[in-house]
Amino acid sequence: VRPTVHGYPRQGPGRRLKKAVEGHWRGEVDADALLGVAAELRRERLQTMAEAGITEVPVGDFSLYDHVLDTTLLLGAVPARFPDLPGTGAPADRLATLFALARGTDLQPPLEMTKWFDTNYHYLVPELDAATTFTLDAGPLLEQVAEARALGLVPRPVVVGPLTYLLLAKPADPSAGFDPLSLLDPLVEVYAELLAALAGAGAGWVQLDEPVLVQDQPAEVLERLETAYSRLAATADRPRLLVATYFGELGAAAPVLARLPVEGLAVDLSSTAGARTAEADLAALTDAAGLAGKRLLAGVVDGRSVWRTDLEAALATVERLRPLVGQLDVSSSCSLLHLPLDLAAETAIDPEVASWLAFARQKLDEVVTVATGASQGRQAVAAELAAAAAARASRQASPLVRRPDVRDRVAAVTEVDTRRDSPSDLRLAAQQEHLGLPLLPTTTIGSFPQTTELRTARAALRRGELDQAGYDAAMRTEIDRVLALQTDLGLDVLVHGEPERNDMVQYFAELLDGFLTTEQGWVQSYGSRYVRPPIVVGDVARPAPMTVGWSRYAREAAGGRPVKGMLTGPVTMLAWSFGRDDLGADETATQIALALRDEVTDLEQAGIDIIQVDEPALRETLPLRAADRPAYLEWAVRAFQLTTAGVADRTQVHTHMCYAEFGEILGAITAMDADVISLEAARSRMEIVGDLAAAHYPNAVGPGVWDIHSPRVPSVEEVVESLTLALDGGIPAARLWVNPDCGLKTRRYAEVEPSLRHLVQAAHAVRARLTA
Ligand code: THG
Ligand code: ZN
Repeated sequence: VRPTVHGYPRQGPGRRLKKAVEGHWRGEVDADALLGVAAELRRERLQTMAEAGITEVPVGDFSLYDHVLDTTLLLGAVPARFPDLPGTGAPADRLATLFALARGTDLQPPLEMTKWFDTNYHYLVPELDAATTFTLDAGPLLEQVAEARALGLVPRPVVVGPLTYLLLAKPADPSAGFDPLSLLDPLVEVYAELLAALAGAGAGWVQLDEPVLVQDQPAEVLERLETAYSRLAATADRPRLLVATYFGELGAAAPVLARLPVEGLAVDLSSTAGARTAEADLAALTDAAGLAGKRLLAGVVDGRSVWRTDLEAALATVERLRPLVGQLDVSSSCSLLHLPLDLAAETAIDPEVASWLAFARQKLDEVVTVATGASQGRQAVAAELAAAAAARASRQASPLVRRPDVRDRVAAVTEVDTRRDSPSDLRLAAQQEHLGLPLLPTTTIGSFPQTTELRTARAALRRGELDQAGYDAAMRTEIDRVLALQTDLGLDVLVHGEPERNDMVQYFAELLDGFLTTEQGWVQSYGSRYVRPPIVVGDVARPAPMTVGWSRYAREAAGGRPVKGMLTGPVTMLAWSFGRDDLGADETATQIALALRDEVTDLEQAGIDIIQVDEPALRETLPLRAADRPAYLEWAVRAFQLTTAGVADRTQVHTHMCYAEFGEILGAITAMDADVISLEAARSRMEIVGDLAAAHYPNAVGPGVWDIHSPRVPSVEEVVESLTLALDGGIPAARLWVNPDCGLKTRRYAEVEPSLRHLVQAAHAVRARLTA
């Protein structure tokens, strides 16, 4: 029984990779230097794995930007809309080509970016059409195989599998009726060439990742899988093949997977995949064709959880499986990419709490312990098992984890707490009377640009060079400035601009009990961008008001115009954090909702008449399997309702969601019953309007009329046209709001000022037309 993992974080200590890549983009690090850093980081991570006791190591999982983009280059599938890139011959040209696809050129926007299954990692979407041809370009991967061998390690190349690659792709022209899967045959030929090349380089095993098998797939797709792998299996002189799935249970795909003519399988047996269903998968795998002659990588160490593994349980699973398979090895459930690098980098976490956690580096040790325990007996790892058990016991008994006051409050929640007093039309009338807003009210989503001065003040506070009073004064000055700007622009509903917040989830996590934040717990979000997800350690409660002071200040400084209070909703707080493994997501969401409900009530008491609770992540956390979606949407909607339903009719509740594709969840959006919702819409030319009208969406809507993801300033005419589309599309004028697509944190004032001016002018023009 040997230990391995599917992949390891790329960033390096101190996010060295980010710094090198961004330095390269700024022209400060040349191609050779960047490639040198990358090679060094690759060597360091291989050495880290080797030191932990892992000798069969993944290669090809490292990436300068994104592994799906790397696969696109490996397969020679650069879209035709980039005709003038330097190609991939010389290393510097290859880099230029890679970054042109990732970041766009003067002539072409970049490849689209979207979420990698239900993680918070984003990949670059392959763009294919009927004319796409694949050409193998395996140089860099073969080099990495050689790098690992030179260190005396056994490389196992890890490559996105052909089926997953095509199912993650999109047609270059969505109107052409082209199905990427129609390219499977020619694509598989290139994979066959790749296998031969890897065998030539000395790879004994190749791992092909097919995580699409944990999503619902029609029978035809599963048939295509069998055909494709039969062809690959027939390749002469190939490495042994290992097909890996992760991020969930296999369900109907299990018997198909068991039948594939490959030598090995890797499956997710972590609790995130659902303990009971993992059992069912195993039964199906062992029954169907028998794993007797095959290798199984048992993914018993959860690669997406920051919690220390229950080593006894993992070992028990491995021991039970061992007699059923030809060769059993122990692995993480998925790549460790989705975890922070190393718990040892944290200096401020209480040692007891730290003993409950395992980041990527610590997960390596866990995998090794389970494998050693299975092959040499428990006594060989007695100390590790005892330490893990002690940590579990300390966690279970900790008063930080379980708070009776929070549990009692959750238990006492009733239906009434999730309903506003009156139906939305009566509320709207009460709000209208109270607020006296004009037709087509104008507003923004909440954040204004984070200027260098703000970042400098925050850094100075952190370093102790600025005291809290000085910092607060700087924030108040900024709020004054942002309010004056909005007043000058003529916006109807103002915001304070959120200068005091860096990352909104981090901000609230720092102020709530039950959340732990890290100093160095960076996780790659996309390309060179990282987030530090907080960790829900225990029951969540609000020790004191969080935003009320800033909102009250802004209200008093706003000269009588309404100012929105701004909060991040419970579903998003949880989705962008690491959740608990000892409490259901629904219950954690309820606890967060109750804490936020108190904040909402306090804001109302402080005279804030409009309160926005953002849920940008509600859509993106939708479960991978359709069967799991209704239950998720039910608790997610209920958590939002619980957060917001405690206010009087005349208090107006807003919400905001980013990322299009709301169609599937319109029922849930309606059930949230926010008085006003702002949505991303500018990119899709107001497409959402038709869906909302068709669903008879009853409340007010602000479909974004300015795409803030681009530096372009929209003209007055463009905004008028968008508003006209919304009105013609069936949104009644009395329920239409005028706002940008999203917050303005990442834009510059040079774009914000003229854009908002145009937005207000357009609202005035349409307003005049409607009242004439
Ligand atoms: N906050 C959190 N999670 C998120 C988002 C968020 N997940 C999804 C989405 N938004 C991801 N988008 C981004 C956008 C920008 C950055 C990261 C993720 C980013 N990060 C800075 C960097 O890498 O330089 C670091 C930010 C920091 O200092 O905190 O720019 O909004 N939690
Ligand atoms: Zn948004």
